Amino acid sequence: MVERTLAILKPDCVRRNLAGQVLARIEKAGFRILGMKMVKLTAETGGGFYAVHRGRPFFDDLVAFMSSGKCVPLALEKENGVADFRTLIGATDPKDAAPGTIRRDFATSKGENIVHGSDSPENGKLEIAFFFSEKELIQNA
Ligand code: IDP
Ligand code: MG
Repeated sequence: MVERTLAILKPDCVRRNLAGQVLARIEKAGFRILGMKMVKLTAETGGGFYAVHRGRPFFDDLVAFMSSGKCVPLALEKENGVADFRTLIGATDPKDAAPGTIRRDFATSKGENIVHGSDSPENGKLEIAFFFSEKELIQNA
């Protein structure tokens, strides 16, 4: 099934000038980019996006990191897109991520791990709607 998934190039990715390299891997893997923008999250918006993790020991650090610099949210679409994107990025902790994955190749820690990817088609839709209005998603170009 064709699925939509939200990616975010996290502040470490943008700050380290890796956005182009990571985007190239995403394009090469066959994802269509329906939407792309640059945003600076705040404690409020970053905490809202990761609300499911509120109360976890890493939550405050995660929100501080995600609001520490510019992010690039991407609305992506592909056959089997959610699982394929998770495969492309690798496990949360780069030490556990498979060779050749984005996190294994670029991430420095479990917290600063370069890129976000939705974990289900339902969350893909919800997370895309967090950053993009329907008219910002461009199908045919
Ligand atoms: P995911 O991004 O691979 O889906 P989640 O468990 O949903 O991983 O966690 C969201 C984000 O929170 C991670 O990408 C990472 O930035 C951060 N995070 C998760 N677990 C830890 C941890 O144990 N220590 C530090 N940061 C963590
Ligand atoms: Mg997750």
